[in-house]
Amino acid sequence: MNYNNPVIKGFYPDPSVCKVDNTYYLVCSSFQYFPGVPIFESKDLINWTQIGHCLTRKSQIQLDTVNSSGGVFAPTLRHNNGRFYMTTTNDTTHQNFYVWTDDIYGEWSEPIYVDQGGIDPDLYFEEGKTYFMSNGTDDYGVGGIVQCEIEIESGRKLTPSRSVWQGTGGRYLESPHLYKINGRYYLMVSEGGTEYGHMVTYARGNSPSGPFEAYKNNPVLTNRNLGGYELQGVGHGDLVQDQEGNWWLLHLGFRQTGQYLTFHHLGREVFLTPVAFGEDDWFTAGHKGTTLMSFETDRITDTIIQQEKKVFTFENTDWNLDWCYLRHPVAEHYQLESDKVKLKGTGVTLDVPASPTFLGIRQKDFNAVISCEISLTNGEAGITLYMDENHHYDLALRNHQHGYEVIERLNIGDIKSTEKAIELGHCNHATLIIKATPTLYHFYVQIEDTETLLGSAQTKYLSSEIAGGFTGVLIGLYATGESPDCNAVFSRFSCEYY
Ligand code: 6LW
Repeated sequence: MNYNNPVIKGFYPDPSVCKVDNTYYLVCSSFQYFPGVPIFESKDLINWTQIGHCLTRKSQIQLDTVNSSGGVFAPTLRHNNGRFYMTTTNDTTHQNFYVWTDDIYGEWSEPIYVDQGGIDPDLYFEEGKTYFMSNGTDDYGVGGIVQCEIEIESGRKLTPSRSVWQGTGGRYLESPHLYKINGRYYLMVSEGGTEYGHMVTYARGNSPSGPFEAYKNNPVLTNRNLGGYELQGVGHGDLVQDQEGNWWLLHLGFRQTGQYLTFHHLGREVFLTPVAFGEDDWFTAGHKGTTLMSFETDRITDTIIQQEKKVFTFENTDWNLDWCYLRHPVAEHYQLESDKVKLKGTGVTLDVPASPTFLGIRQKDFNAVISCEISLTNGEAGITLYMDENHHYDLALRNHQHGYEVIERLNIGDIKSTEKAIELGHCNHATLIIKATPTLYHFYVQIEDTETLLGSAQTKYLSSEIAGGFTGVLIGLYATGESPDCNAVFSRFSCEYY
């Protein structure tokens, strides 16, 4: 059969995967968004369904002072003795911790902190021992992939942290994962930075702590030499073995726009790449060490169909799974119903790294028509294409002294510009429509049956290349205003990809 990448679209970076019985489970990083660390499940590696989040309570993760692209960095998901563990970093507070659950559909524990620095923590379990790894500096001042043994019940360190591998010389050595395969220990990492030079490298040894010998054909996976190819920045992955014994890599990458001076605005997504072990027990990945937008494989039977949901509405999404908040929401400001949502705006705007009244869903593809009916009492309410507080495009309804208007406002770095306003008089509701293409967003208001174009803006200015950071564009519904009566009702939401 032929499957297409990405297997999970939209901003879901740093995947980590484990298999329990016949099911694969996968987690991703979530930065300043709440709830933290989305969890997906799959039976076949190509169809993934979100089933929850690991960090659903404020007591588990402090996000209040977290800047955009701070907060929850790359997680690792593992299963040991019937229990799931998810370890991650709050990069803003510089804390590594893990949470656990015996029921992956239920709640996770309070955090257990580990006194080892760095990011991208990993857990490896063997014969009653737990090895904790991250990238950083060890207790002797040596940098690299740093490892200690911990007591799993308490997170207490049982050994000093020691640097066990320095990688192959690429910048930003990160995302360590340790595996035992055919009697040997494989330490897989990423290097090159999570940009166009990203790559997966690995080494192997005879003990969990090394010494490790690097694979001589590293990087085992990179698209850095495929100039002009849509899929770039591949790296940061995790290995998993399927029912038939085949190995796969789930890893991040991004889809770029353009061929030269390219950019990407949908964030880093999840890709699936076949892995094969040779007779010498070194492994190779993908097509000549690269990841493709689609793979022909006989490892997955033709009877399995890769499904893709094309239309997202209030009715067919779940507030707790598909939608997320910026940092910790003030619950009273959100009234979530099956076919509508009522938002109460506050003086907190989209322009600050705080928690405005905001509900976001990831933009999962380039071409889309997004629409929503909005009615407002006071203040401003609308749809935002949100990359961070300094980079977002807003299409909104707002009131002024004499009535209401629809505005298109662009926020690009230090420039904040209301490009267009259309008067609505005393009419306090309208249907707002955004049409997205790979390079442009077009903003419309629909009054009765007439659609009026307010203007267009380039997708490029919401990209990682312009905005920086590790996230991707979210489609946000928001309300803001100083008046105590800033109330908005959003209904008939639809985001249709084509
Ligand atoms: C993550 C690091 C990385 O922790 O980006 O792609 C960082 N690699 O491993 C943020 O996602």
